[in-house]
Amino acid sequence: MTRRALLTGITGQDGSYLAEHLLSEGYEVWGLVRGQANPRVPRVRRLLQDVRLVRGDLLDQGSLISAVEKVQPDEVYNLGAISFVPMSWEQAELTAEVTGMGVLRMLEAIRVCSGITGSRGSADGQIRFYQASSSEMFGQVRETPQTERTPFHPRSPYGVAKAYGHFLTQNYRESYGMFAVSGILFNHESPRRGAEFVTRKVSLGVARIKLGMATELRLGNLEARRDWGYAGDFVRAMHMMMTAETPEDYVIGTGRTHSVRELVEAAFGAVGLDWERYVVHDRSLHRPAEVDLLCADPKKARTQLGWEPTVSFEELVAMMVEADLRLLSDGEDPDQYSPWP
Ligand code: NDP
Ligand code: GDR
Repeated sequence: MTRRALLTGITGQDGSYLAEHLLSEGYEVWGLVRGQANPRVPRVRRLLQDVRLVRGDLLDQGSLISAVEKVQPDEVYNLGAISFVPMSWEQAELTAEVTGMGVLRMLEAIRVCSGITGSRGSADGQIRFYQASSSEMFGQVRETPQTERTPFHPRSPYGVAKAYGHFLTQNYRESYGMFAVSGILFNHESPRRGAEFVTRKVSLGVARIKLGMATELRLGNLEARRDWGYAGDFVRAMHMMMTAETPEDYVIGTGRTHSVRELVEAAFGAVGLDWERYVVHDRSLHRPAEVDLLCADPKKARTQLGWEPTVSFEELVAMMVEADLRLLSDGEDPDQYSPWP
């Protein structure tokens, strides 16, 4: 029997990679799209021709119930979120509603459609649920590297909303016996990364400077350290968690950390330029509260799931810069109308 997956966040970076991976595994893939005329849908249709679309919004409980009823999925991957950390201070309530309460609404849609109540738990064969948890929940870290047992100290409304979704997913697993898992994923990037995130901002900035289309790149905190991996590797981990024998949460990251300064050095170095001539430090781009250091300990995923990343930091940076050189040379600019500095 063909397995059926429903993905929220299909128009985002991870949605596209996960859909491709599941299609290659023989799944029937459905993507939830919001809005009357979502401008990102044409791109999804171009990139993912075999994905079917269903309308719905994480803000609207009824629409999620309708989507689950229509698709009758075996697996639901909840990737939809307000995912840009600075936006979560500007629109904290919206972030709580989409990134936090959206998890509750999706879990409830699954519970209602599966007929699960407090006294009657989930039987085998019912809908499995994946929640896109984040290393931002660790925030001001209590220990390094971070594991599944490291306590949370989120530093943004985004991190707080993700922590709510994370605990709720555990709670539905424990209360109703649902197969509900959280992947605590560290930063993962690709040529499809949104232009507002630092890796893509840098790869686009470097490509523009190399092609003579810009003379500087303005950045905020250069000392922050992140564990950056490749999105294509990370979506495989999501699927592995969902097809494991038992529902458990996993930390997914490379176990290596680099500063934004090292990222910039690598990206300019990939095209033979000296970053110090072009990068302008802009204090206005610093965050109200910063997450200084993130570094994963992915031992559990390695030993229990057999998951390993395949793309190194240097390969990832080179891949993104090369892709943006090609894109800009072809006359395309994904950042043209970005509202973010
Ligand atoms: P993106 O920002 O690229 O995509 C976010 C998606 O959420 C978009 O498809 C967007 O759709 C959708 N969305 C926004 N609001 C709603 C809503 N009200 N209802 C339904 N869908 C909505 O994120 P990524 O692909 O990078 O990340 C996927 C998930 O993983 C997110 O939850 C993110 O927080 C989490 N995560 C990401 C990490 C990373 O490094 N990439 C690391 C850890 C966690 P639309 O086109 O309609 O705006
Ligand atoms: P992050 O990613 O907040 O870790 O969240 P982002 O790329 O936005 O920032 C990483 C670090 O870079 C510093 N930085 C800048 N960031 C941006 N965006 N723009 C700049 O100009 C800039 N200068 C320095 C930031 O201060 C920060 O320390 C991502 C998202 O995908 C979340 O959804 C996800 O949960 C986490 O990764 C894990």
